Amino acid sequence: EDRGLDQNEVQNVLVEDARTGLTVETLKKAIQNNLFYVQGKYPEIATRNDYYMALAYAVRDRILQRWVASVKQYLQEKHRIVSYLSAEYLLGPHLANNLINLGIYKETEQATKELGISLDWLIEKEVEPGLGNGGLGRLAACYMDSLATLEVPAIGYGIRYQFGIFEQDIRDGWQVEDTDNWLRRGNPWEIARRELSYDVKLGGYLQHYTDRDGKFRSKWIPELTVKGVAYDTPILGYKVNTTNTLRLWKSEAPRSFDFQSFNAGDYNFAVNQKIVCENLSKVLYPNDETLNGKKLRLQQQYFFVSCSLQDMIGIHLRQGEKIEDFQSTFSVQLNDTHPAVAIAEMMRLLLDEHDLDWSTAWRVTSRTFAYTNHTLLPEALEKWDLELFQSVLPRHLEIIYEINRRFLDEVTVRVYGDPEKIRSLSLIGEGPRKYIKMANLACVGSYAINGVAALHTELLKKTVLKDFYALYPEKFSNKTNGVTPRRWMVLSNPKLTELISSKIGDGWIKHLEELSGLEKFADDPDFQKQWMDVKLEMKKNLARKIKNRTGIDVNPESMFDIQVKRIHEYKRQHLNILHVITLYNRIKQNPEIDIVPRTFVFAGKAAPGYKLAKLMIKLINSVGDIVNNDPDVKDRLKVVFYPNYNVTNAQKIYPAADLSEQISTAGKEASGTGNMKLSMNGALTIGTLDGANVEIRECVGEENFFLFGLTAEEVARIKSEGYNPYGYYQNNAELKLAMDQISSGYFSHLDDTVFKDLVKSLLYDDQFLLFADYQSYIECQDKVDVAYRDKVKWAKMSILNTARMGKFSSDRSIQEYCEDIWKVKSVPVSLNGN
Ligand code: GP0
Repeated sequence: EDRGLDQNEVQNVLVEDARTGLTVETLKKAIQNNLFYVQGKYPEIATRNDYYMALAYAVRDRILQRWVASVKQYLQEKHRIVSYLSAEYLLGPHLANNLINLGIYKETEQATKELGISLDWLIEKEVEPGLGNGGLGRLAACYMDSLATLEVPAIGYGIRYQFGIFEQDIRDGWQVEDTDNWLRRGNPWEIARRELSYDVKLGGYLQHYTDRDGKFRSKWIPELTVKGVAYDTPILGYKVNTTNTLRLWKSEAPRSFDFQSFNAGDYNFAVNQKIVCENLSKVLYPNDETLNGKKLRLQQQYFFVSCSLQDMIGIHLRQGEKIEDFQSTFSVQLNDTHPAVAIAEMMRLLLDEHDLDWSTAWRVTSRTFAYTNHTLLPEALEKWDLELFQSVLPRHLEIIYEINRRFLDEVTVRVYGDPEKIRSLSLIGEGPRKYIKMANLACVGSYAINGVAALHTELLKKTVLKDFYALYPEKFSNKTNGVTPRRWMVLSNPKLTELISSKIGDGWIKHLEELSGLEKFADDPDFQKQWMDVKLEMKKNLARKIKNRTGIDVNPESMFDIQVKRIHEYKRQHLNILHVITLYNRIKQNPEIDIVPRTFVFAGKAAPGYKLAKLMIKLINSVGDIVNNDPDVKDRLKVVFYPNYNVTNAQKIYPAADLSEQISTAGKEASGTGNMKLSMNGALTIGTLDGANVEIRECVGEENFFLFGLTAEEVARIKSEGYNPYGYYQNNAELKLAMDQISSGYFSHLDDTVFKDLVKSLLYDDQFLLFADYQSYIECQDKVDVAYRDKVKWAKMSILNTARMGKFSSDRSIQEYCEDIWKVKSVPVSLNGN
């Protein structure tokens, strides 16, 4: 029934547009409107999803206003635009993030409440776009947030996978994969730009001829042409108008295709080819830091790179600029080598489609791209079998040969013809089969090369890329990773956010160094109490979730000891489990032993084809079954494997952590970013001197960090001297007992076959030096146990961890990229006058 409008409401309705207004009343109206006009429902029959959609569209309207204003602003004057090329974006749910960045979280909470629904309930309805595997994809998402927040014109380019990273379920302790059909209920955050599409050629052969001007030319006769259609998602900055674009490509069959074949009478062929085209953007490869060399993966990489470059060239030319000035419009960042084929594609477009000569084309190309390396693991360095590469990209192979010829001509002189150096620098690898080295292509074709943490960059210069470093030292720099405090503090830990802001204001959300203002409260008993109260509340929340998801009861007063990340041998979740077993054995030997109760939380996905990683998950669950149910333990230890680790779940886990496990073999983790998120949320770190741990420890102070293990140098030395894990096993009673239990079936109903492969790999190979680090790890964990008993000291260390994490905002990382690599400035966007 109509209850009439009071004067205030009349005012608001008059000045506030239903599609742009930010007050409670207009938001309420907008939601009701969308429910009716978009979802075609009235409140009594509306489902939770209807309400979610109605709210999402209300929020999107408000973002659209800023999006359009941003585009207008960018076109008013000439600005250099950052173009981020990434095969992965692990965005996480949009709704709550957009509410925070728009600054209307509270208002929306009130509006939904007045409509009789809970905002949390709607937020939880969103299926997150899991278009990435782990750290690398999540970094791209944090960087998009920071670019917009810093008001830097930027476009993110990638693939609109129809199926993102698989959903993980745990059955009988094993990982089971299910497809991630994230688009099932529609996606209110994207706008399909049907008119924005490009053709991409694949396969086929080359025809060589001499043109009228006597120029030698290659004509590419493709086997197949696919069409890439743009799907745009707005990326709004925090409390600014700047709204950048994430443009993801979906593959389709060109319209002409089925026609041609149909006319030729081959209907089945036409249908088949249509499926081949649509398959290109069907699914994200679920491998993290391993290449699997599949043809479809190369096709995906080329597909999105080609669409993106064609799009950028179009934008550049429409501004009335000359093709040879492309680099003045775009700076293109390659997120690892996944998009590195862009260097060859840029050359092809400039040579074959825009008629530039080689040297002009190369000048443009080599001033356009910059390359970020994310790993030193040899198994992750992309190499493409040459014949496979040729079968997909014959023209690009020809171009790569020519880049290589010119490059090697130039460097042969500089390396005094040293054949070993030339072999290492060459873009082509020789072996039983020839292959293309994508990292080398990226290094030769880029004007800047960076690692993602100080140690990582140093190791890059000394190992994998040392010959390139010798050639081009000026290209190299370090850009330590960062994470966005908007999602990883404000959104996921509102209580902590409120507490922090009550002391130091809310400037820290954009200027994270301001967290240092908390230092002066680190010894304040009242503040310590409030701080630990928030932590306890977050632990209670997580405990509830754990109970719901796994059925395990955990004690919120126990220490939450957390390791959440992809499952990988180098990340050493099994070292953590060896500690669990060790504590368990100490209890069994002396049931009255005084130890701090702990809840061990593990979460993470294993690549479906990575046998040992899957076995590690099984081991965690098997140990959990025994430990969690042994009456001698008296609930002092609990082991939880939280299924389906993703952004949504991570947001619930980080705020509840007391201890953050960052225990990779030194020299293996490029940076780590979970380490930053946990420490920002007040967790103390137990870790090796690896990746960004080194810098985190420097910032928080060594007295606030639990360090153990070999250094990267020591790891290298031990390996070169011949490492013998079996010796460590024989000489360490606790380690030996734990290993013997695993292999004899103590944790697997006396089945001594289940963990055979894992045990064998540890006893006789142990590439990642678990046994060499075991004793040091256990002793360090004993120190953690002692430290946790001193509540006052722990609270202080926790506060200092957060207070000293200012450096690890992705805003700082992005600022460094902008200044040192991209040479771009911020362009504030105003709503008035647009
Ligand atoms: C690195 F090479 N990373 C790769 C890869 O294929 N996938 C991936 O996620 C990660 C690193 O392992 C990292 O150390 C790093 O911080 C992240 O890339 C972003 O630079 C995990 O946190």
